[in-house]
Amino acid sequence: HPDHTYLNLVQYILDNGVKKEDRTGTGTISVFGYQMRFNLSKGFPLLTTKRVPFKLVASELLWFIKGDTNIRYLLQHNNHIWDEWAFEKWIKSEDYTGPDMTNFGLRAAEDEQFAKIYAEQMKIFQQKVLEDEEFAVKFGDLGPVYGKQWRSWPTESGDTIDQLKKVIEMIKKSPDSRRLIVSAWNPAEVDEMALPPCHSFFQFYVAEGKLSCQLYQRSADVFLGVPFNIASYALLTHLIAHECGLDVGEFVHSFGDTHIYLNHLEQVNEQLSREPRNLPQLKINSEKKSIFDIELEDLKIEEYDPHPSIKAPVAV
Ligand code: DHF
Ligand code: TMP
Repeated sequence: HPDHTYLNLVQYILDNGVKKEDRTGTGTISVFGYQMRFNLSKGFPLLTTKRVPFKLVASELLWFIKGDTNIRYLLQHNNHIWDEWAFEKWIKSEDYTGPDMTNFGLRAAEDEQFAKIYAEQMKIFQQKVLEDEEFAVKFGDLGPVYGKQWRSWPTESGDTIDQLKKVIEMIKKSPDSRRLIVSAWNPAEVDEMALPPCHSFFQFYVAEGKLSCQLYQRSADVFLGVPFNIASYALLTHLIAHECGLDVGEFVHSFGDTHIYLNHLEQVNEQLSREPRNLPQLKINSEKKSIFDIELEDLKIEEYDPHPSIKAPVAV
């Protein structure tokens, strides 16, 4: 069961992890290197020991697939998972003249008064991105993140490479290829990104009519990020299999720095105490074949009956 696979990772970090400081100043327990495997034919790996909002997973993935890097699309779909990283660019810009927002993530957690001021500024920012196109172009963009690298990786000659389109064509034409790779890690551009890609590199594999996918994730927030990442790559694998007329095989999830933030310990212990439930099923509108035509309404999760969601602060 995917929940067991995931909770085994959580327990493994609690048992073997070392204390490690991190960029955000939050502190973590961390291990280096880990691998999980999910058999996608057994059901869709949306965790049941807490509610994982599938709509947010799906709208983020469709945003990558569109090649978009601006949070405006996400906000239009009530998806706020990338707000903090665009907001950070905004408050560091010359144009921002509001109250001091330095270290807003850590300070909002410690200081109620500040949390209110931050919430107000964040609201203003979201409103502006939604309503003011010029502002959105300037400050809603996260830089050349996933969507840009997947769909238009820039080359020296000034052309771009559509890695996603190419890999799908290759899966159709030469499924035995060992070069079915998409990389979001572009060393020439990482410094321009609001956050260098965490899910950095993935490879497909076709055998016995089944499509498998392996992801290398360089850095993993096990409580908040990983449940999304599992569901996102499972969904991507389903979508590509759907387009290529293949069944789904496995999703193999390989990790670099795999950590639990110190302010997520209560939450992971709550989750460890819960019993996994039956897995949901993914339904894709069968009238749409191409991954590039799929919209949010074409994706449905059925029979999802999870335990309640567990809130946690995200480290910025
Ligand atoms: N930074 C860190 N420190 N951890 C992350 O997981 C992370 N993920 C990013 C960007 N930066 C990050 C993009 N993905 C949430 C989930 C995924 C995600 C960002 C945030 C999150 O907060 N999930 C909440 C619910 C969110 C909501 O309902 O709006 C959760 O409980 O799953
Ligand atoms: P880092 O760039 O210092 O590694 O910080 C990125 C943090 O975000 C780290 O805790 C990993 C987490 N993360 C995920 O776990 N999954 C994701 O999809 C993203 C974007 C980030």
